[in-house]
Amino acid sequence: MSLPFAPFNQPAPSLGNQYDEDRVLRSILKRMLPPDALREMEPGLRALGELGGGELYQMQLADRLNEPKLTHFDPWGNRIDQIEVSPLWKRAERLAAEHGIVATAYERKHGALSRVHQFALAYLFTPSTDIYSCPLAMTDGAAHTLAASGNHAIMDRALPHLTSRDPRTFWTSGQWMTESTGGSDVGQTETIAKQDADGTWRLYGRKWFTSATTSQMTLTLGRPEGNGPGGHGLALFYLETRDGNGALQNIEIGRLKDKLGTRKVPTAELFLHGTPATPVNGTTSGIRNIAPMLNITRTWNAVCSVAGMRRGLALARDFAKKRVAFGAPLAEKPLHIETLADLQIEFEAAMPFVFRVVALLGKLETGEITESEQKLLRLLTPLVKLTTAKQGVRVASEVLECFGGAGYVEDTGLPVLLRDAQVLPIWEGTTNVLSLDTLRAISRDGGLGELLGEIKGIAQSTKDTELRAIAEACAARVEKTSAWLMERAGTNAMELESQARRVALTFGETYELALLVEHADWALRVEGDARPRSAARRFHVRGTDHLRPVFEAAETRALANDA
Ligand code: MFK
Repeated sequence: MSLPFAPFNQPAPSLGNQYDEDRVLRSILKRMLPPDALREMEPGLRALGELGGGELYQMQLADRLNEPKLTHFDPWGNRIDQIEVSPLWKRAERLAAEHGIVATAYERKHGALSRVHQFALAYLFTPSTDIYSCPLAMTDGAAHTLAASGNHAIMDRALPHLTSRDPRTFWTSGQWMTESTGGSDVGQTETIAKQDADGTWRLYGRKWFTSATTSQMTLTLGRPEGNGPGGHGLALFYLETRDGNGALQNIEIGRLKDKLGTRKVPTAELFLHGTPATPVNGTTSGIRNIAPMLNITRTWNAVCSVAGMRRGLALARDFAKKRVAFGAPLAEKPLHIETLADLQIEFEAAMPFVFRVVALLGKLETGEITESEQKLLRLLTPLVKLTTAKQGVRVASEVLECFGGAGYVEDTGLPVLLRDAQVLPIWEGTTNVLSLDTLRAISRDGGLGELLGEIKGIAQSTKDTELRAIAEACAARVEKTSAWLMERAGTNAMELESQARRVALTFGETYELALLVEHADWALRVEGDARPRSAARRFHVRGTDHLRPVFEAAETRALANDA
């Protein structure tokens, strides 16, 4: 049946080159990198920007319904536990190797700044590759951890694969930590490590949530027989998932997880029935030894948070130009403009924070880091992860709303933005666990003095009067929050713990604002661009102070338990 008129069809949002169109990334790279280095990096960044906004984005939309499939048995009854990933994932694996999304950090062509280069590539790569960032993050985490482990046999075996640019030799790594006893309280790990008479260690246990189970190797935790309880009694193990014939090494894949998001990631439950494994660095202190891996995957998490925000904003902005309602494009409607600006500042504030942490990581790896910077990095890593993950979810939720009903309809490719963002505050340590890690970092290593010192330094060197006043307000907020913390440290541990999230978010967002001020002042002078300054002013007004009057513990408990 035909209609007596041609019905209106809304043009879909589209993307251009995701490097060329990203003012914020380009401006940050211009500030952080020597011009020659940036010139050398730009063709690669631009190539990924082109792929991400074009071919890969189209492939992602077309590949929407393809999910990983697990086949337990071959036609003849042999147990095979084969996982087939989506076509886009296969393509992403090849591209990741060829573009050196992991390798760039280890080739160190630009010294400490190679981390800035690598994470700029990762940032451009990730939004159109269906969370292929997950195996890459773990691969990077494993390479970083092994490189610092001093275990030359494992390093010689695994590092050339993890950092390869050749898709035929490139390996990804898993990070098998979570068991049903605890994704957060990893010290309760039940996996047992037994040693054969010939000295081979074998792992027996169940890993409850292993991401990207198609990896060729993994780092994991097990408790050598006879060791005590808790994280200290665990050891960090390296294992290869398949033998020389391609068969799983006494590993059974129970099932794939049915998750809210990251549905392209083959996350599995595994049974280890005597899987051969090698201790990486001794037979105790597993949590301490795997912590470097966590710090890398947490940094990746932050990079993926900003990349996700940027993707959502790019789509929402394009749509706002195309969508006409109540007589004008949304891009000209005052309330929609206000909404987009409020979202843009979350992204714009998060970016300098993420790249600051990335730059410090680069210095750590080349040994150029000072003791103060090392303390700062220890504190900033949980802060950047928890702060940007929350921003990522908020922005993704609002981005969907910018599309009205279309944002809620699956084949627009929009709802997945929110589902995939929702994992960011959960995996790699929830917001609460990372808030407690923040307190742990402060009490064991310090770092607050360095944080405050850096913000004061920014205030002193800022030329623009209004921006300087904002940086001074940031310093005052950090001082006030630190004093609040110190008053309770050692005397009121319960109250301190109850407020850890508010403290951590205050430090995280206030530091974000200070770094945004630093960038805005530079952008004003060097690029003549006032937009970062506007973002800083707006972010300051939005507020970064999360401390609130604390209610009496019994009153809070009555509410929490409704009892
Ligand atoms: C998009 C990219 C995202 C990446 C995707 C990857 C997908 C992979 C999916 C997953 O694997 S998710 C699972 C991730 N799991 C976690 O993040 C664990 C969350 N829980 C915690 O982080 C807990 O805080 C922790 C397990 C560390 C608590 O355990 P314990 O045993 O109570 O810790 P404890 O005793 O405080 O610390 C043990 C040692 O580790 C201490 O050192 P010492 O032995 O010298 O005293 C700590 O200082 C050290 N440590 C702990 N966290 C650290 C750290 N050191 C450096 N950095 C840290 N973050």
